[in-house]
Amino acid sequence: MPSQKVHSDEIRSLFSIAMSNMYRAEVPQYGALVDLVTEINAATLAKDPELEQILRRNGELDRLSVERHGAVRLGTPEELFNIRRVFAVLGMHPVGYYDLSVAGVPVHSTAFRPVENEALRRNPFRVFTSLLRLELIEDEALRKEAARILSERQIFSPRTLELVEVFEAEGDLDQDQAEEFVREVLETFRWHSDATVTLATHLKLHYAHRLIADVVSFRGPHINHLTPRTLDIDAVQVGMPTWGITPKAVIEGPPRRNCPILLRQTSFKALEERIEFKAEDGGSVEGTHTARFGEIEQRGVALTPRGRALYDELLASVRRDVQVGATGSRAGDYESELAERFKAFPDSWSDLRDQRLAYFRYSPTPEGLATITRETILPALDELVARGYLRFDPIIYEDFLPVSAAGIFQSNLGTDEQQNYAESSNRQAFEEGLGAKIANELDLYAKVQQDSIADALAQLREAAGPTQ
Ligand code: OOG
Ligand code: NI
Repeated sequence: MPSQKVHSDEIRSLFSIAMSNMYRAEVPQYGALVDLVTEINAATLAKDPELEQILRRNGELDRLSVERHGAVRLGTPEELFNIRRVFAVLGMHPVGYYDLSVAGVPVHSTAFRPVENEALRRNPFRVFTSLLRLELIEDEALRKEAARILSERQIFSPRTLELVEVFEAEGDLDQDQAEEFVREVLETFRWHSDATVTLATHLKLHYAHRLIADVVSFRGPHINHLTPRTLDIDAVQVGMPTWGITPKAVIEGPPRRNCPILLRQTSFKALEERIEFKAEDGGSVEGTHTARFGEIEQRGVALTPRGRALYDELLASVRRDVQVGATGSRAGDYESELAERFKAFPDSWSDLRDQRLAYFRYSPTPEGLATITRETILPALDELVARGYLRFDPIIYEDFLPVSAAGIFQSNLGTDEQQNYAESSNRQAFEEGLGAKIANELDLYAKVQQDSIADALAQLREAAGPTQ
């Protein structure tokens, strides 16, 4: 009897659990961070029974401390092309283009993530995936050498690609194939403490940019962090040092608010690890490399283009006036300025909605369904909300923020190394490598909102009965 077909959402869950187990074993400090997050989540829920009720109703309680995302860095367009095919098996598709060269990091990125509501609800795991931009290496000889080294590696096993072909031909995998696929793909993201290059080559790459060395010196794109969800990011940030974990200087993203917006993130600093480099005489020589860390995230409502413009403007004004040093100098000033200036960002759900700053999911209220009549259904959306026929709930932001991502990258490159790359963003080249178009995240939120309105109105209309 052929074994059962497995849904992509299910394969993604198997994959995220396997990644989590591997990473906890590889990076014990990450396990400590997860324990701290679990403790703080429990304390937050104990203080806030209403929050517990909401999470329970949404079926989120059991999955609270499962990872929400991870990140990898690729070397070539071919690797990007194949990773898109691999992630498609896991129900993850490219959403959002992030150009980080403007922030001095020589990569551009997308997030592979579930797109449909139901898929996100089942398992929201995503992978922030960056592609190195070798064209940004100025030294031509070094650029060619890096390209040659990368052209010699194959990051996916032949079996992984065979199973991708089975999926592409048949639309799914059976249980045995799914389990084998997850085992095979895991190998691509595993850490290798032996480099593929000599220490001298590694150092040349490292001095061009630390990130270039992280990609080029190794045989594959090791997972560089995983990120669980926290219910109180400020408490985890404060708690890290007492657990022997060194956090980055500041939390990225918006300040703490009544109505959370977008995404707040922080991480612990990447650890220095021993690496065996190739020696000229065929033996090996020891060195170190700093790449792997742990991160946490707390998400809020998705913003409309208008809300996002206000967010970008306020954040930029703070960053212009208060520069936090690599060692954390002025972190306090940064936090107080951020809180101060974001007072200009409305902080109630109704203001956010009235001013069209955020996206919401609309649904009919039980009272609305019970009392609606043909006369009352005519008013516009705002009127239906004002009269209590419709309710609205925030649509959670499922994507990333380029300024925050650059901050996470930088704190984990060990220094506040800032290079300015003149080259402009190049979404087209990224999509050519990818072999597909990247979905625009704003379109997705707008559609969720629009569909919810259409659905809510249809329900009200139905409840109102036939027209006279
Ligand atoms: C990715 C950093 C960005 C985030 O959550 O914004 C990121 C990396 O370091 O490779 O993961
Ligand atoms: Ni991250």
